[in-house]
Amino acid sequence: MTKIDISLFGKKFRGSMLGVLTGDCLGSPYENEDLSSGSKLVLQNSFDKLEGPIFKAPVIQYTDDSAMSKSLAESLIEKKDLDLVDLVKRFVKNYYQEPYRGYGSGVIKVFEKLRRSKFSDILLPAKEQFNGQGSFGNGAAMRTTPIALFCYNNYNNLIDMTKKQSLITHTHKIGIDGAILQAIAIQQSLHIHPEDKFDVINYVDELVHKMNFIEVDEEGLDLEEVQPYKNQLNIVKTLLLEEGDKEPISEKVIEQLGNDISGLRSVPTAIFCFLRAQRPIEGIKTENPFRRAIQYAISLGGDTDTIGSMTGAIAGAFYGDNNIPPNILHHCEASRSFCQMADNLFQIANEVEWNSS
Ligand code: AR6
Ligand code: MG
Repeated sequence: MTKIDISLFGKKFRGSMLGVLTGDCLGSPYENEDLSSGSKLVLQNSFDKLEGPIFKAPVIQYTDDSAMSKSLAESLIEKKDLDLVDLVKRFVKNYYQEPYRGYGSGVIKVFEKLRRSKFSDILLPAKEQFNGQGSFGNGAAMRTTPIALFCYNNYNNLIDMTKKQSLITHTHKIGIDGAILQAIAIQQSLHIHPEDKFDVINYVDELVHKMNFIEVDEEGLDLEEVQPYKNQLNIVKTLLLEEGDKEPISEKVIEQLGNDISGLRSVPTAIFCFLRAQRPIEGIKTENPFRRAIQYAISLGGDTDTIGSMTGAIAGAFYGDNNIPPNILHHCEASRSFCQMADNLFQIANEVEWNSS
């Protein structure tokens, strides 16, 4: 195993934050489209054009995935810690300033209640969602990258802070555990040297092992599986193994792993896209495995911006920013500020002294 030096970690931080942004921006035009083979060609041509020589066009706007990741990063950078009151106020303020960014309908209700109650109990509105069940959407997972970076050297804090940031909007165990799985995947990617031999099955086994300790006390949740994420990760593994050199069949991936707005049927999908894109994929013509990962994620249709964004965060943490085509970044809104946030997060992550470790 090659040691990862400090400058490579810095590049990995940038890769992950820019992965959030590019996956979101490039995926957003295709949200909920049924991507037939014809539209996959459109996707290929569009990516080729964006990666090619610079042309004049309005920037592609980011959506709630990047907006909420940005709030989380800015709060961590300013407070040098997870400050839930500060974070919740930023989420609400940014939502009211830019309500057009495609927020989930449930989450908007949480923001309205928070504002109306003048933030009297910041955790109550989320608990009241969906008749007290809480949201199982992928919203807590999609925004969790800054926490994964901030805690890149501290696993216990990573779990604890991810859970806390989730509870502001998502209290259903599926919503929280989806965020935890996404954060763990980012952390694992950060700690692998991109030039070492990479065993994708080992990567999944490690995730399964960790989720085994996270998915406890699930009784009474009315879930089909006792450990649903662990179950989905085993499907990821089967899909990676059984295929051998065959092409992944999109319909099968969508049916078994999902492409929707729930955490359970999107976070494992993002992990699969990152891992499967280590090898070429038919119909995705690029030598660049970062681009292959997000293009493949978006080609599955459904919640394209969020699955693209979560795939980008994991893949970017693995490859660093070297593999993110600069001309693609040129077309994405706020790419410079995402790069700067990554650098600031890197600085504070290395300054912080954890009490518990
Ligand atoms: N019971 C029934 N439906 C639910 C439940 C539940 N317990 N939980 C969630 N839903 P939300 P998010 C459905 O609003 O997770 C955006 O496009 C319900 O239809 O908490 O932040 C983002 O980019 C609800 O409106 O939002 C994400 O891709 C929906 O899930 C995506 O939406 C989303 O839950 C999720 O965002
Ligand atoms: Mg979305």
